[in-house]
Amino acid sequence: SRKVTDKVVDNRGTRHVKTIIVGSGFAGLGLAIRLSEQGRGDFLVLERGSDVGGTWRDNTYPGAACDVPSHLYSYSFAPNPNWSRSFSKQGEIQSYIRGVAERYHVLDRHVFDCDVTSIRWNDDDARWEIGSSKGDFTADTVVSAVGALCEPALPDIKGINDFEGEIFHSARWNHEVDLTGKRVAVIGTGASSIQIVPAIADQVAALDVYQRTAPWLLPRLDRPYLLPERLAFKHLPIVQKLSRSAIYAIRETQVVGLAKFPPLMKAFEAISRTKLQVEIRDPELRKKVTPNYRIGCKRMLISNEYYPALDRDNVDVVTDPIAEVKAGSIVTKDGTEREIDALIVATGFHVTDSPTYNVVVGKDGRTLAEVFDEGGQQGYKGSTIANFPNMFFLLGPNVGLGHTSMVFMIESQINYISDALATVDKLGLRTVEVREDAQRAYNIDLKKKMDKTVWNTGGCASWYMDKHGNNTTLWPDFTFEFRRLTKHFDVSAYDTTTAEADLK
Ligand code: N01
Repeated sequence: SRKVTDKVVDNRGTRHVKTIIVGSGFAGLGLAIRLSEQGRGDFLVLERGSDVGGTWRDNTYPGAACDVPSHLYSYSFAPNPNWSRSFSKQGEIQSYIRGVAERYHVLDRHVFDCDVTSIRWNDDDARWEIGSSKGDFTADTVVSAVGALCEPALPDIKGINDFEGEIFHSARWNHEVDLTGKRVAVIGTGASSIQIVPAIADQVAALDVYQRTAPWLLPRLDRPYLLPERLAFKHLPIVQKLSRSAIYAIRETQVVGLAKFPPLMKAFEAISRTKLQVEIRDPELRKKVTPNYRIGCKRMLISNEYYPALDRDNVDVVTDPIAEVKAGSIVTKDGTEREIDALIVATGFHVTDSPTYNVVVGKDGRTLAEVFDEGGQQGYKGSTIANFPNMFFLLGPNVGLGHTSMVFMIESQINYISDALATVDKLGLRTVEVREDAQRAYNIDLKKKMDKTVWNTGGCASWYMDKHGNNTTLWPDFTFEFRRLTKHFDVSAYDTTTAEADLK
């Protein structure tokens, strides 16, 4: 009878595949390549954009670059000897991702410009029903790879919708707007803003930077690679491998301060304070931009150009809270009105309240948003969530990092998920769903570790926290510990049903 249903569904134009991956950034693309390499070719990647690359496709603002060195911030299976500098710019990273997608022949498994509007579990048929702007699909398994930093958050400021000048979010840069000679305001002082501000400061007539919380800054040890280095990377793969391992090891030592013993972070504060002294001449400005919480609590930023840009005569840092945006100006609570022609909103993303959570409807009819709302944003090994059978998450809860390459975490999860899919096949499973008790125990342990970290004890508010006050975003341990945990799919933590049971 299943076959007849299939046919009916097929006649309505629904396409069935074994696995659907939603999103084709580093995560979704990496899994697509793994599945294809393993001969699990019956999958599709649904991608709302017109190309692969995710955040590196979307964030094209001036100055956009990675703050993890490229030899580590790339796939381990696709090293790139041609990186032009230690911290690559957006365009180079995007070309790399695109090149890898071409080289591994997975582009023909992609449906681009495909906005996924619903992902609903059908318990009778034990499959997911997916609605999209490119038609309907069904799949035995869905993997969400939408990323945590994909939905721009706009600030809820009085009058902002009435602004008549040019206005756009950092992740949706409007390249048609020429900012030359304009009076510009940037709201926000996070990782995006500190790259945008120096990139546009000498082009605009005047720049007001609206700072709610001062970030901590460390030096950016960036430089172009010399020809002999590039030749070595190209002709001696071991050199690139060693470079990758060295970057990994150095960055991993930060975990000791961030997650294990936060007072150690004072050493970074000393470096950052020295930087403030050296790079900002104006003592008033220095005071304004000196943070008042433990370094690391919010993401540590790296830049050699941000402070000097703030110190320019045409740049002002405004710390008085914004009261209102008017047609051609911003008014702060102290009553000052500053006229502007363009407004850049660098206010970050919906992370723990992503609108994508409303799209997924689980076994008991609740959406992912509702499940997270009640119990907090919790999962198991960042990869599965109770009530969502046959669904996997790349970069799910508590997989984020602030100090090293997310690609390392992604590859750990790809190991776990591809092993899960192999296990499902091997054991002939119809459904796998993480057990509530396994998920609970995992999160109790996670919370114990998290309580000690600088993110919880450092005295700041950050987007790492969900609305229950829990840090459900970051991984609170060494990344090699996560690699160990995700090496194999632990089917004993799951409730399973088999195809035979279904036939009875
Ligand atoms: O966003 P953010 P982002 N009124 O959320 C302020 C990655 N990334 O796009 O701190 C006034 O960090 C907010 O103030 P506060 C990286 O993981 C990586 O910059 O909340 N201000 C903050 O200053 C990063 O962490 C790279 O008080 C408001 C800013 O806006 C993540 O993306 C580059 C406000 C938002 O900062 C996000 O970075 C870029 C309001 N209503 C991004 N609402 C690299 O690899 C928010 N703010 C280099």
